[in-house]
Amino acid sequence: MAVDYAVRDGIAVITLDNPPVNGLGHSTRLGIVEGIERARDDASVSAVVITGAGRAFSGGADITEFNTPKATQEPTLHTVIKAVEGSAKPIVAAIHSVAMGGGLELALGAHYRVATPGAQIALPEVKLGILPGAGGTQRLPRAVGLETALNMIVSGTPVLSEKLAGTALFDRMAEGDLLDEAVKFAKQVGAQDGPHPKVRDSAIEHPNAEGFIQFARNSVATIAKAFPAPHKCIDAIEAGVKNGFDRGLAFERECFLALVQTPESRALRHAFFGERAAGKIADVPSSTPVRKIARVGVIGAGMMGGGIAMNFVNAGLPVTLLETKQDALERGVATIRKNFEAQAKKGKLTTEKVEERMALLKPTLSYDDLAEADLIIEAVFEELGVKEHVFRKLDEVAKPGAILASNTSTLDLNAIAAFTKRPEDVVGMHFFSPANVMKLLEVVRGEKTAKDVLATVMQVAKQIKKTAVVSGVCDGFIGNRMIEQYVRQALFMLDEGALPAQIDRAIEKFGFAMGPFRMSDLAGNDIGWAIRKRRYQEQPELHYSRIADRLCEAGRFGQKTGGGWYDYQAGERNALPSKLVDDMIVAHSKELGIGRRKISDDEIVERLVFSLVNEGAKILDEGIASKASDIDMVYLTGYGFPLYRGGPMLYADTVGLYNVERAMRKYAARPNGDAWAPAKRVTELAAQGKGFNG
Ligand code: T1G
Repeated sequence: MAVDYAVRDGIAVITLDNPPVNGLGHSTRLGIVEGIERARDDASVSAVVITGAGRAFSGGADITEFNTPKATQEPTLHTVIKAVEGSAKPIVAAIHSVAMGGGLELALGAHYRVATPGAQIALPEVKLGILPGAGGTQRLPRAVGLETALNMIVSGTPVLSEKLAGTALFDRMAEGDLLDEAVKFAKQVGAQDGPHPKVRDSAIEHPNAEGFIQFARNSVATIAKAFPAPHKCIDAIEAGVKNGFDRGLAFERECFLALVQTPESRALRHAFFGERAAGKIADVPSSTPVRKIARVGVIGAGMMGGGIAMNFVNAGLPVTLLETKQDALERGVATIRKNFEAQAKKGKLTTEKVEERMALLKPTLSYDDLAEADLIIEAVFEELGVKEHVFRKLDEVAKPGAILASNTSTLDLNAIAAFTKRPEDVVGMHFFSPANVMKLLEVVRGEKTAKDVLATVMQVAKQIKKTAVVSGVCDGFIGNRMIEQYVRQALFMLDEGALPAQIDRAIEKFGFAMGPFRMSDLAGNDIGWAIRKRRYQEQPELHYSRIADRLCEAGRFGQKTGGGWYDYQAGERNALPSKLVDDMIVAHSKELGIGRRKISDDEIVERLVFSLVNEGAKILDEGIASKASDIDMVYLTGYGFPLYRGGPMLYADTVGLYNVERAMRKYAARPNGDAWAPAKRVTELAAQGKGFNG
């Protein structure tokens, strides 16, 4: 039973014990109700304390039960809270560390609450695309006031318990041992005559509730455009303000049941678990010992190296930054300082913090200064010969056990590891530009990369607040390998009849932060050009439209040259459709003898997104990625895929693989159809009526 029951000095103590965060799964809910009944029937018991074992009071409903029969199996959380609130003997919730979601709602059903300072108090359901579904939208406003409650519910952001100490939410703040103080307090209230206070009986005080709620609606409209949940949160709160507790509670229930079925909620829950699952490597147990990382070395002070170094000094780790030339080194350090000062200007950093971080940076021109580093990351020019020089040098100077990481985005990590006598210490850490901003980190596992090296890098990724996804070795790893197929389709569609602005608009309407052509103009069209030139040598069979090469031959590399797929006014970044480029595209189709046709936005979205899905399925077939949710995390955190669709693989599940495969076969029968042979996994799962995510 995920609940412990004991009687201490006439007080029944019900302890939730369902690791890791006392999720209110069915057995926990059952244990609470049974504990309350035991206390009720025990004449020696005058009051009840409910508390949580381990690292939380409770992290809320057990989200692993969602959309399974257990989630609604009695006793539901509603039944539990009713039993708590209806208890004749007073119930005290003793809160520490975390009281979130259903965990806070459980506490709100108690008659009294005692908390330690520093506990995270939140109703974060909106972040899962739902809303508090066990009375939170009705009780929290009665406990902390309408404005504080509405802000907490619509944002889902935790508030520290001491910030709410002056409200009716907490009767006591425990300074010493929480359980001792809660039991002592319970004895006091247990000696008093009832009835004991119920949060539901309090009024919601506000001088102008209607006006405030309207103001809240207006401010939410902008941030919540793709998500229904924030609006529903306000609707449920408003229902309680206008129609009283019981009708508000019933309305909240309706909203909850509607939201939990939405694709947006499924996507958000998928991302929540996907983020955590990405940190787990099937054959590297969480008990794998990790190496101590106290000092970091970064080689290369360019845009990537500088951004990478910032991640580590942000986490308080000293970084030795190595360059080959003094002016490049000084430029790199100056850029890092400029970035920190820009953050300080926005109030994100104090000037002291800027100096503290800069002091952690040790610029040098000598490899010898890397001798003490525990982790060394190179971000030098993307050319195998240069990498060879760096890794041979590192093999000489780096201390035994140092982890040697390459930031390479396209080269063979196994070849790089072979430049050293310690391939087991070599791993890929592929950051995404700007490296100090983008959350995604592809951790590339070489054939010989040791398990403790992987475990260490995954832990370091958490420390520098990155979403780390493990990739095997292939050209482009996970993200870039898939985006190459996406770009191929975009270019083919230019030949066949579309123009850059139409393609960008269609996929941005689907939800991508930026379409392929705006993205390419931003990153630099010459990057893709270099990769295609390599492709034409290495894989001549991989048919490509040459229109992008034409653009580069005309020197149109994008924003950095004042023009690319789009025109840019001097100093401006907004992309203006270019007549010159559009004419170039039309002329190119003519040259190829292709009769241009109107391409619908639906076709654009299908071909762009399903090309990601098909390549992602091949990546799974080859074992380059271990799970579909890893691929989704790559796209959600590194490529601007819309969060409310959950990533390309979840989106394919939402569409249905049967339909995805049919679309692929349709495109396979057309010109340029070679890319559309469905991956084995697509065909197999479609035939079984399954999805990538089960
Ligand atoms: N249910 C099940 N498992 C959960 C969980 C939950 N609510 N919360 C966390 N876990 C797992 C997580 O998957 C991971 O598992 C481990 O706990 C540690 O999590 C009716 C319906 C609580 C602040 O949204 O914000 O209540 O990977 O790595 O950084 O209104 O987890 O180790 O196997 O994040 O210390 C509302 C979500 C639910 C809280 C702890 N509650 N959780 O953070 O550890 S909906 C939430 C968090 C609800 C009611 C509705 C955080 C945390 P594993 P972690 P952490």
